[in-house]
Amino acid sequence: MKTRRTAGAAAAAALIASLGVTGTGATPAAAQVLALAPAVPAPCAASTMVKETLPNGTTWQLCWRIQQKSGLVLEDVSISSKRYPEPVSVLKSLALAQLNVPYDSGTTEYNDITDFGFGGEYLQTLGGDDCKGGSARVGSDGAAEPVRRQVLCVSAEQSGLAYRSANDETTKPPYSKQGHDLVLRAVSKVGWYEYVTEYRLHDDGQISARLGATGDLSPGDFTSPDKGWPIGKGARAIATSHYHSAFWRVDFDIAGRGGEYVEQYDTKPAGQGSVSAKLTTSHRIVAKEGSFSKANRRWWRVVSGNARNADGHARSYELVTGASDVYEAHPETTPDVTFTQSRACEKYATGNADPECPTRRSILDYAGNKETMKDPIMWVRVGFHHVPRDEDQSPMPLHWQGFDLVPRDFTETNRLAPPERSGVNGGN
Ligand SMILES: [Cu+2]
Repeated sequence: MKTRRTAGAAAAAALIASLGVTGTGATPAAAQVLALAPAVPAPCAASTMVKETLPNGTTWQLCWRIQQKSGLVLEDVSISSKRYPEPVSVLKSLALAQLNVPYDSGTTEYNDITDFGFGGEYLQTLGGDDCKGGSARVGSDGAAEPVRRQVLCVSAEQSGLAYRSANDETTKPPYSKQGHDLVLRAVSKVGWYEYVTEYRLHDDGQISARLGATGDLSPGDFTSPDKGWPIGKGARAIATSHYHSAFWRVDFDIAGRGGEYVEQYDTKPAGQGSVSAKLTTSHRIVAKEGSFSKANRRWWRVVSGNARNADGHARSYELVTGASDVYEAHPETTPDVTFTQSRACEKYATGNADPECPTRRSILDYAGNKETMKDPIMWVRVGFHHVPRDEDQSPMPLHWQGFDLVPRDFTETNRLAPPERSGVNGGN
């Protein structure tokens, strides 16, 4: 693991240098790829824009800013690639929308985003190894009286084998590619914990949002053995177990046209076939606001109402969640995903206190009137029940929680496919 990380960091450093991440210029190879892409009107100033071409030819462009409560916010995210050179918009915005931290003792609970915030005084200036192999960007820290500091790390990181195929007798060696991610990171310190907000834009079109927790366990939060774990000698110090329930607010803008709709898919057993069980997949349009929970083989996607790929299939992004503990003590932290009609004053998943919508405090209020959605916002919750361990001190190794947004029919074939495979589409 250590060897791999070192190799990755060295490669990323070389890559960043070759890409001219600091904005000082690009190599001829990178420039050639960029030249294929038509100019897109710049949605933000150069200092708040990130536009990078990864080695496989995928270019991600976005605007970033630090908001006092949510911390790092991505806006106007678009993608192009060698095979699909026209930039196509994916997201209007993506940001953290709450971090609920209740302790199992029943005596302590924080809402780190709305009670404190990830921007302003809580946002850390990058130092040490925070951005090794990447490029640290200076920007406003989002405070009421903003200060310009080194707060964002931009890096290109290897993501492992992107694809391999030997199904072509004439090809020696097989088609085989290493993938890369464009990674954006900011660090916020709230109390003893230090949180890493990370967005990972993969060269195949996938977007991953993660929250990492490090820093130190709160040194005074000790409890009884049934509500924590002994971390000192013997059983004298029982560190209290607690939850980190994180929420993200996702506003899609597929192909820059808005007007998306939501679908839920379920696959159910439908009797026995001649060899194996029959499974039937069905879907329904989630037309009205509401909250939803995972079930076996259930998933959701946000679909463009008017943008299609060249095969005539509606462009969409699918929500893929992994491990997630449910904190059932609050109705707000129980569902996995909530879809609501877009409203600018509905910024946070809970603890929303905006004078424009004073009675709408949480996602349950936003979804409560079951309005028909014309521009859906996706609120994703991912929970982690943290039972401390001896190794959490000190500093605590990063533990991560998050989700993926995976393109589904956004392009008619693999964005990274080699030219020789460009004709493979639907059995021909
Ligand atoms: Cu924790």
